[in-house]
Amino acid sequence: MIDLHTGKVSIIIPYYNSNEFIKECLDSIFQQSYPNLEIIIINDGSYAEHTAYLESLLTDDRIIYVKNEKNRGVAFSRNKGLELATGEYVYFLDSDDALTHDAIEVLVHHIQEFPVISGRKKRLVRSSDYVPLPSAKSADTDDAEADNDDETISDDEFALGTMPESEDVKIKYKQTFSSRERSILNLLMKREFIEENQIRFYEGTRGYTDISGLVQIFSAIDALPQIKVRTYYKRIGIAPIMKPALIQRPIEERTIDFIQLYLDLNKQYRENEQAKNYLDKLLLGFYRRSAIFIFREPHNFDKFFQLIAGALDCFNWQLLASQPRHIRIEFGYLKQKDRNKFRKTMQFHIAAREMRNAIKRPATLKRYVYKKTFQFVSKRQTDPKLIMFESFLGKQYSDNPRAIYQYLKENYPDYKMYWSIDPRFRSAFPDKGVPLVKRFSLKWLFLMARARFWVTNSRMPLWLPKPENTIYLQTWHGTPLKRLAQDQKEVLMPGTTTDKYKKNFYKESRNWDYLVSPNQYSTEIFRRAFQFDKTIVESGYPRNDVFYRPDLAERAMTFKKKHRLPLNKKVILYAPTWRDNQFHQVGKYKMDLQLDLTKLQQELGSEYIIILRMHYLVAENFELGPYEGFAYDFSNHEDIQDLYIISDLLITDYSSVFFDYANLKRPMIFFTYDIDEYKGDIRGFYLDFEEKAPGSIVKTTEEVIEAVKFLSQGNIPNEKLNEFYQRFCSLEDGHASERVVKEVILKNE
Ligand code: C2G
Repeated sequence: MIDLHTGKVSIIIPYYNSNEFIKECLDSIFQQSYPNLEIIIINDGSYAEHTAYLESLLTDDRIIYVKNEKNRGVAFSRNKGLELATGEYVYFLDSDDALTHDAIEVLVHHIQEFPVISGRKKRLVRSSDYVPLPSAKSADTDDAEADNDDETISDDEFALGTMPESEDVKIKYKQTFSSRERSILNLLMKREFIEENQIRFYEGTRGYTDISGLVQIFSAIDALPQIKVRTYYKRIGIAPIMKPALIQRPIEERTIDFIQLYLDLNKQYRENEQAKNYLDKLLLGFYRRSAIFIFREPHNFDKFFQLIAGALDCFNWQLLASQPRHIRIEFGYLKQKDRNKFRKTMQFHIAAREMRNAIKRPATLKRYVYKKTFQFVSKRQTDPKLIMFESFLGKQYSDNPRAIYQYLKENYPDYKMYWSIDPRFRSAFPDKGVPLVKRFSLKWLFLMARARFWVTNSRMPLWLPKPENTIYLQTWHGTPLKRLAQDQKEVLMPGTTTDKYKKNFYKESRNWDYLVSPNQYSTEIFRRAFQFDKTIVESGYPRNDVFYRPDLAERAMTFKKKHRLPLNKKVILYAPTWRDNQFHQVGKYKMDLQLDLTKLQQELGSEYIIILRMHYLVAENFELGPYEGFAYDFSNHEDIQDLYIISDLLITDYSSVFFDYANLKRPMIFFTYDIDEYKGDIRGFYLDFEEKAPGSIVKTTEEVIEAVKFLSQGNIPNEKLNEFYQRFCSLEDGHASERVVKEVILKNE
């Protein structure tokens, strides 16, 4: 066996609101085979809950813990870590990443005379990619995700958990400035080297600060040794709560950051040709990736033309020789500061790219033509009286949009209002009286492009450019229990990735002008999860106005008669939510009916009937023939609100239906057969559900039956229901639609 160096290693971890992964991160350090560590954690002004959680984990006496008074950014925190470090070596780790268990040992062993050494990284795309406690070797078997730069080294075999012998480990010498390395992570550095070269990070920007550290390191070494052993797990796209990936910051902000850093470093490295070329190549890469997105927004043009053209004053023009023609031309106009010619070239570039993408497939071409026509029509005058409604992607005539529609129809009949429908769901809409228009038809295009208002409760297609004068009222569709959008730890839905989902959500919510919120609790969550900073109308839910009408009992009776439901039985409504990870195909989710209807009928059939109502994303047809007269499937019924009204008791799980049902102050049972999995990996909750749920929580049909019988005997938890009502329903008074209409529609006519 080899001799190990034993010098102390200072691991520096900046922490900002990332309680999702910090435990994995810290455990991976506590379990390091190399004991001589100093663990410096800089809490960069995290929110209380994130701070409290972090602090509960600080059990190891090798930890030095510091708090920034407010959020100062990762560069500031890393610099602070460097000031505090006393180890012979320094190593940066991000709080959502983790180390292989012998990472530090392997790096220290191989650093020898080098000032810096790196290992290989593995990307974690899903949480399940992380295997706690593997040796560096075991992680080496899956190279598909490895960084490209790491790829070129051939594999050798090491036994699990043993220290690789030094002669077995291949060391590759990576070029410094000509490498594609952009990250300071996974570099073990001698502290003497850091101090001699006064290496610190640039604190003037939020993004790209790694580059400032790297340029200094690269200037001081000839080559970067990298051992072929995997030492670092880098999480990609599983952005922790409150810290959506940097990439989600608007392109405008990122560009400003990048150019600022570029200019600053250029000043410092004026004399260092290699460093200057490295920076120029980064600028070229940034431009090629981002220019289209910056300049396709007309309002960005002047500002960013000036910014980028200004930055090019110190650019090395020889680097352009190998660039495509259009880049050379664009850079030429930027250099000459010829705004008009640049604008024309850029417009051509953007149009050519769109066209190129469009003609790839007939479907994309069709969409391209549609989109261009839409843009053309939307330039015509907006119709101030035209309102477009849509509920659940055109599948229903329901929810908040319906309540707003009905209020307007009764009180402001001069509006021209249409419902956008998915033709496959035509039967869920009334035969007459409600103007319908097929989603994506030509008529729909003309109406949507000229409408003053769009009112919907779910998302609109992202490729449809919202017209400049259209006001988009997003009503959303429930008080959240399950984590939403940017707050989701990991998105398990088919056909997307966490990163893609979050980016798309971010883009979508940029289009919203108003967002309706049912209560203060939701407002706080929506602001953060949707990253929404425009107007939130905290009005209560328009859809719940119906509960406050005086004719509730009459309505229930009419409905029961119309649908031939027995009038002498009480009604149980079973309305569960959907499961992100159980699906037949994209958009069509599975639902195993875990309720045993046979047992329910035997035990409760003489007194009750049950109505099954599946979530609109669930695509199941239940065979209810054997339960005729007892179980009824109302999954395709237009609006769940009718079903609340006729029911005496609700059985649900994690669906937002219970926040609405609480308005009726009728009893509820929570049939949560998969609660551990659901509140863990599938979604996660905002509330302590087991503590706050306003009814009993059960896991089997037998327990459901018992709970129903218990309620039948008059054991209703009124106090809990009232408390719940106060917190979530206190704004509801039958006038939410009115409030929304006044705040959004009437004010913006
Ligand atoms: N819904 C329904 N039938 C069900 C479940 C839900 O009609 N069996 C309707 C209700 O109006 C409910 C809405 O769909 O409020 C949203 O359903 P959830 O089960 O809460 O799930 P989801 O669509 O994921 O929305 O902020 C709320 C969340 O986004 C939840």
